[in-house]
Amino acid sequence: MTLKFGVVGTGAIGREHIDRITNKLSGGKIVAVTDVNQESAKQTVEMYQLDAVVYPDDQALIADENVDVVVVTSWGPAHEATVVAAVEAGKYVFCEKPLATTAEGCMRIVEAEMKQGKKLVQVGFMRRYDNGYVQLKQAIDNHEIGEPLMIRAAHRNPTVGENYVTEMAVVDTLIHEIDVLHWLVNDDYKSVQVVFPRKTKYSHEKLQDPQLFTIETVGGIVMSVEVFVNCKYGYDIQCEVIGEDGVAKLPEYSSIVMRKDEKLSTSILNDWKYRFMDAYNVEIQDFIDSVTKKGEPQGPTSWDGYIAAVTADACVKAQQTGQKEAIVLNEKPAFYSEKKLQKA
Ligand code: NAI
Ligand code: NAD
Ligand code: ISE
Repeated sequence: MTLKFGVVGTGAIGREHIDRITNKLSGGKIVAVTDVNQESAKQTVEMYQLDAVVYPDDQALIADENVDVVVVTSWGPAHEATVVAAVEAGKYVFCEKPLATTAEGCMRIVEAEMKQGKKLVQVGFMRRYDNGYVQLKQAIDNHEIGEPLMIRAAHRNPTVGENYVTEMAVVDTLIHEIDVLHWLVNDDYKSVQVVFPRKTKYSHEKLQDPQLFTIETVGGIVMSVEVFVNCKYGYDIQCEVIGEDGVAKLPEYSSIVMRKDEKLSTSILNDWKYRFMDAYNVEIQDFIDSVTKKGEPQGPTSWDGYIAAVTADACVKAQQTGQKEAIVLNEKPAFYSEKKLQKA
């Protein structure tokens, strides 16, 4: 069986996902695309030589009976409307982060999905599919470092555009750590506080950069997470878990070791596309296989999208107040419990 995909948003990552579904993965085919910039959608069809209809908007694409799955790769604020409409039409959805830009928006998606009676939505938190994070989680779950006590993490981008402002350090960038860190240590978040160090000269008026987040969990783990999006030297993701019996660290991206000009060096990547390329491939192949064979996606759920949004809201509030802000989640519906996931 071939899953037929319609893609909403043919920008940077929309095109990446179209390329991987068309040329790298198995079991999927792009049959429809749309973008508010219609030229971008048409160019994408030509660029990848797709046998796909270009729709004027997401609603028309969702209405196409030939579309089994809606891929949402538009910009964040547009996600909620597309996801809700797709779920109400009974379509599967692969939505890039954030699921919605507010916790209320995520709850509307959760409610629409529960009404359909089965899981339809997966959120693009691809780090859960990254080999390094998977190894780190296995070490923690196997108690190789004892109880985790602290985490030191860093999310560094070489540079960002002028439209990237202080809040986006949370909703666009930290959101990946927000998802992956509680998953790593099987704990819930309790509070967050933000400190702004001296600002880099490479930032602009509307962006505080870097930023330092201190996040505490219900179980007492303290996480120190740096976001630095004009670090200049490369795309660098760091994560070190300090436990009672040892320390486990995310491996560096594999690179040859060079001896040259009196220097011993390895390379650092400069783009998320390359750093997480394998993770995106595994993530979307898993989505295709799960939907095809089990009838439900098995990856990060709408509820994970909701947890991320509630936490992000508290982080943004903490940016504004400078105080420790509480992170309070609604009770998790039984619909999203692990048991339901295994039964599917
Ligand atoms: P982009 O700006 O390059 O592309 C987004 C495209 O969506 C644009 O072509 C835009 O015209 C279109 N678009 C926006 N709203 C739309 C709507 N309502 N209907 C149809 N098309 C619409 O953005 P980029 O970098 O591709 O990011 C897209 C999404 O992917 C974002 O949610 C972003 O957070 C996420 N993303 C995730 C990454 C990851 O590592 N998982 C990496 C990069 C982006
Ligand atoms: P992008 O700017 O390259 O693409 C966004 C596209 O959305 C553009 O083509 C734009 O024309 C289109 N668009 C905007 N508003 C629209 C609307 N209302 N209706 C239809 N189309 C609209 O951005 P991107 O880098 O591809 O990011 C897109 C999404 O992917 C974002 O949500 C981003 O957070 C996410 N993303 C995730 C990762 C990741 O690592 N998982 C990496 C990059 C981006
Ligand atoms: C981008 O949208 C991503 O998701 C990348 O993974 C992240 O590193 C970057 O900061 C975001 O802008």
